[in-house]
This record gives sequence, C-alpha cells and structure tokens, in this order.
Amino acid sequence: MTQNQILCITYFDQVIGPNTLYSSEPLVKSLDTPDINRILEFNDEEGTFIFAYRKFQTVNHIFHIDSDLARGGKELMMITYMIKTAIFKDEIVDVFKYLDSKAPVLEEFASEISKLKNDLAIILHTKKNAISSEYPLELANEELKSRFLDIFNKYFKKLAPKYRLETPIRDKRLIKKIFIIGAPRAGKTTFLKNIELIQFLNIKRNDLPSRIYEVVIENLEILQYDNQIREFECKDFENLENCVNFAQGFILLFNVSDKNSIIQTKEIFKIVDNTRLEIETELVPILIIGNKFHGREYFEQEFINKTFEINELRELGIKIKYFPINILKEDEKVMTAIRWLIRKIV
Ligand SMILES: Nc1nc2c(ncn2[C@@H]2O[C@H](COP(=O)(O)OP(=O)(O)OP(=O)(O)O)[C@@H](O)[C@H]2O)c(=O)[nH]1
Ligand SMILES: [Mg+2]
Repeated sequence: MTQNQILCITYFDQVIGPNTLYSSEPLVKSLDTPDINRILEFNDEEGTFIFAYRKFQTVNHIFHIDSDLARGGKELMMITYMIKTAIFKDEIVDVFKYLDSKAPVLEEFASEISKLKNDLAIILHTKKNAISSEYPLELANEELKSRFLDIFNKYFKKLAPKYRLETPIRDKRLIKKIFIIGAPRAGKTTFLKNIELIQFLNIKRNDLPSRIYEVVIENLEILQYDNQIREFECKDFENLENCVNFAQGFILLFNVSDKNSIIQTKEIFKIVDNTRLEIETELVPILIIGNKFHGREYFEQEFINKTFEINELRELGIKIKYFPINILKEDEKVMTAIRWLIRKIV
C-alpha cells in the first residue's frame, strides 16, 4: 500500500506522552504527515471523529483498553486511518464521506485490539528510549506481535478503498495557490501550522459539504522573501511572475505591534503588485492579517487602511479586507478570516 493511506495506532504513554505504537508507514515530517499525537494530548474522550489536516484527512477512534498497569485501570489509545488528498472540490467531499463511513470498522478494530489487554499493556509500560525510531510494538514477543499484526492487517484491508482514491499527478503549476507573504518573524509559519490543525469547531457532523471549504487549505503556501538578496523563494514556481500568475489569493501577515513589520509587509506586497502590473493580470482577493502578538493592537485599523491603501484598492474593485487577530490563540477569528478569503475566491 502506498503512502496515500496510512493506518496507525497511538497510545498515551505515562512517561513520554502520546506515542505511536505502530504505523503502516513512518509518520515523518518530510512526508507532510500530520502530527496526530497532538490529538491525544488534548482529548481522551471515547468516540470517532474526522480530523482534517492540510495534506491528509483522517478518521480517528479513541478508546480504552483494560490494564492492570495503568492509573485508573485503563490505557488510552487511538486508531487513525488517513488518506492523502490534494484536491479541491468534489473529490474531497468523497474522501470525507468515505472516512465517515468507516467509523464502524474502526470500532470493530478497537474492540479486537482491546482483547489483547494486559499483554499489550506490558508493552505500553516498558520503558522507552525517547529517541528510538522503533515502534514500541517491536518490544513484544513474536506471538503477541503476530496476533497484533494479524488484526492490524485485517482491518487495514477493510479500510482501504476498493477503487483508487489517488488522484492523477498533475502539473504542480496548474494548481492555483494562495500565497502568504509578510515581514520576517511575523508569524507566517505559525499561522500555517495552526490552520493545519483546524478542528471542526462547532460544526455538526451531518453538515458535510459546508465544512469542506474550511479545510481545503492544501493550496496555502508561504512566499518567502529574502530581504538580503531581495528575492522571493517559492517551491513550485521558478520566479515571481509565475507565482503571481498562478495566485488565487494573497494573505498578508504582519506583527501589528511593530511598525517596521507593517511597513516591510507593505513593501513586499508592493513588489508583488508591481509584478502583477507588469504581466497585466488582475489582482486576486487579499486577506490582510495583523498578528496581535500580545493581544493588543498597537496600530489601529486606520493606519493599516492607509498603509495598504485599502480603500483605494477597493474602489478599483479588488476584494481586500483587514482582520486583526492573535493567530496563536484566536482560532475562531482565523477561521472567519480564511472563510472570507475562500468565499471571495470560489
Ligand atoms: N506570543 C505570540 N508569539 C507568536 C505569535 N505568532 C508567532 N509567534 C512567535 O513568533 C516567532 C516567529 O513566528 P514564525 O511563525 O516563525 O514567523 P515567520 O513569519 O514564519 O518567520 P520567518 O519565517 O522567520 O520570516 C515564533 O517564535 C512564534 O512562536 C503570536 O500570535 N503570539
Ligand atoms: Mg517561517
């Protein structure tokens, strides 16, 4: 099976915290697999839920197994099945529906794993070397390992789609992008990471289509500007002209407590906008976010309006809006801002 789908089991280790017991593929950052351990850090309620990440959509089932070794007599565990998705629109709806439909399989899987109880619990409580790259399952004797893997593989098969969910590899440059630009240390990476972890805040399970757009952030990309060599860097495009050409929207991000950060962001944006004028493309929607690092807005809306010439751009018919947000803490506001941008794009 390919990295387009991964099945893994995590558990809460009382010494080192959330840890992967076993996974069909290594969960490594370079593959853009999500940091699912964080789910168990914040959640210990039994149940099945979908969780969206930037590149992977996941269905998760949290459950407990009886254990003589655990405080409270129960181990906290989670099964995660994830599918890589890279597509806007219809396909992603299919993926969500598909994952939703797999909840009963995860529950069955959990109940079989639960039967291993104390045998498995001993492994969970064996002291781990935090930097070891081996899964704790490797600590099990052959008999337990094969019992575990028989169950694991059986359910991995049951979870795998009968038809191909993989999407044809497309020319990356044909995929439209939303570029994040902004001054150094403004919070660009933090912003992107946070929305990767978007949870379905206040969204009902039966409302599938409307939550799709909220998680389709695959197309977000930081357009890094190197102040020293005065050049932009972008993974998929060889130059700024191409970036601007394929841009679907821009997010401008600065530290709203720092005048320098605001002015620098404006200057970077100017370079982008001049490029746009040169190649004569229309300006796409622009979301401006003033990151309230310390919860306060040191520079008011009026200053931002003036600096970015928001009113003038609006008169030219450009969709542009400013949101002051503490991107680290105000998840709801981040979502509102992103929703605004996505609505202007689609
Ligand atoms: N207190 C606070 N710290 C923040 C906030 N946003 C970002 N930071 C911190 O500020 C630092 C810079 O944030 P990054 O997300 O790395 O900024 P960046 O724009 O990606 O920076 P470069 O890539 O270096 O240009 C990090 O240490 C963040 O943890 C915020 O809203 N509040
Ligand atoms: Mg960064």
